[in-house]
Amino acid sequence: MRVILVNPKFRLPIDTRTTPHLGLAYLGAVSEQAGYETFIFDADVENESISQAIKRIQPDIVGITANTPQVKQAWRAAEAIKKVKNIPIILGGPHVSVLPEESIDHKQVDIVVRGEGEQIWLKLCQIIEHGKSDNADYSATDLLNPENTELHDLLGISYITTDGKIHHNPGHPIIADLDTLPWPAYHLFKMERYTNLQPATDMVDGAKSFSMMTSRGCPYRCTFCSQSIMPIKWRARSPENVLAEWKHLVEDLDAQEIGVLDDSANINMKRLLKIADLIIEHKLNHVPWIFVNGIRANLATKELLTRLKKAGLIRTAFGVESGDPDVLASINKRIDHDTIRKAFKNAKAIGLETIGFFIIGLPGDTEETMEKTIQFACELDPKIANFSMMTPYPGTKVYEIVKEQGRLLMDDWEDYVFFAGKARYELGDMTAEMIERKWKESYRRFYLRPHRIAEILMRKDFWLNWRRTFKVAWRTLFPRKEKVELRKSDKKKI
Ligand code: B12
Ligand code: SF4
Repeated sequence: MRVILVNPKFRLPIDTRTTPHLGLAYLGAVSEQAGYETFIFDADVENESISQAIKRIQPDIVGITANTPQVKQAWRAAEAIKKVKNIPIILGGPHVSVLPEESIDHKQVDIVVRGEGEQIWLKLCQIIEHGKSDNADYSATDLLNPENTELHDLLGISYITTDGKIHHNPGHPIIADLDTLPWPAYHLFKMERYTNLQPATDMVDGAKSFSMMTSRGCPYRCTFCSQSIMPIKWRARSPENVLAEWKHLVEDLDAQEIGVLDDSANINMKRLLKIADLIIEHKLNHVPWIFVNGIRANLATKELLTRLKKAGLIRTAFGVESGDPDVLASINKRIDHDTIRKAFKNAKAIGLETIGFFIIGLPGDTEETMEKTIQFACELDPKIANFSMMTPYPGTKVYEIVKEQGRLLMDDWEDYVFFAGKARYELGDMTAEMIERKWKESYRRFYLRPHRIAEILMRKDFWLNWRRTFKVAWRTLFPRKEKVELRKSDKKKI
């Protein structure tokens, strides 16, 4: 049986790097392990359209991933596929997990998978394989037959049967033991066409860069964060299992840098210390690696950071979010400014590069609190400061607050991006004009300080990649206005 997994094209208003989709890499790996002939179509890097790929590959099942800004492209891709053949089309990913009813309402979408996908996807493949063994022409219509009891019993899916009945089956249990998962199937991707996620080395776009997840989920519930896809329970791979993949990346795939994508890698500090020890013991610490998404500042002790640095860690991010104590308390981050100060101090003292994530325009923000966020960013002075404009994603607490008390300024999922230069909502006295002004000010005031300019000019990677750096800086401050045109051209390319 042939399966194809699709990452639909979506262009952000600023250039970001392209990287293989880890979720699809896992789904690809389990599909291969089950013996299916597996293909990945990543519209970000393909030369052909999805229709051409479907005609060429003739898959028996299609899986499409969708985060919020991507979901319309996912629907468009599904529509294009259905014009070629009535193959079962399954959507999964963060957006559709929160709003499954919206996607199954699109007749080109057959089933939505909610949450962690590997086990549910495999069961769906088996159902279709079974159907095909009885009927070679088995189609989406057969799959959605109300008498199909196999679907009825499958947890974690939403769908509409051909009699028009809507089904939201109960949730699927989480994968209890992450060590049972195979490693992401990078060989299914056109690896040479990607840049990298968050460069750790000076080679930047030339480097062989890989992502990795050593744990899934996050026990915290920050009000702005969509963890709808992953369950509240934090689950971690064993240090030995992480080491085995690390070894594979370094020794078999020749990784020159590794980006660890965990939401909260340091929930269990002992585990992380053990991972660091194993990396050192197996002499893999010459390959630089970074925590792309931030570790918890309250659990970043000097001992831990020192050992991680010895294991090759060169940069870590911390989610700081706000410089105002009341706003920080209100977002349920469960952290205070002194703890954050200490984490940055510890990281810098041992020579780690730091990234700080800040949010402009959180509920409760005023001109004064946003000012405090900018000042706190300048005080912490990370190597990279990332200021996002608060974007309320469905499923988050902030989304509910805005829906109930605020004025949402967008009605198109494609606008749910952080860096478009446009405020996404207003709340009380917090106006769009204020958010946009303070957001621009944040970048200007952080990066245009004399010591930062001098530091940037002295960096090797800046000169190696100056064209790209200028482009990103320019696009951050002056996002593309011709987004409509972009969407039109994207439509053609589906
Ligand atoms: C790395 C990352 C990125 C990277 C790379 C993305 C990529 N190519 O994978 C970059 C930096 C480019 C990025 C950008 C953005 N990101 Co991002 N990103 C992440 C991050 C940290 C990890 C993604 C990951 O690898 N997860 C691990 C894998 C295993 O999980 P997964 O991909 O979700 O897939 C699993 C399930 O969702 C499901 N599944 C997914 N697809 C499918 C398809 C089928 C058919 C099935 C059956 C199942 C299924 O099964 C998979 C395996 O279990 C997540 C946070 C997180 N913890 O997931 C945020 C996250 C996905 N990003 C998010 C956001 C908001 C964005 C941006 C919109 C931000 C922006 N700049 O404005 C952009 C959008 C980019 C785009 N072009 O679409 C949100 C999405 C929220 C939402 N409602 O959509 C998340 C959840 C962060 C958060 N907590 O808020 N991101
Ligand atoms: S922002 Fe970080 S700590 Fe907060 S819920 Fe999201 S992943 Fe967890």
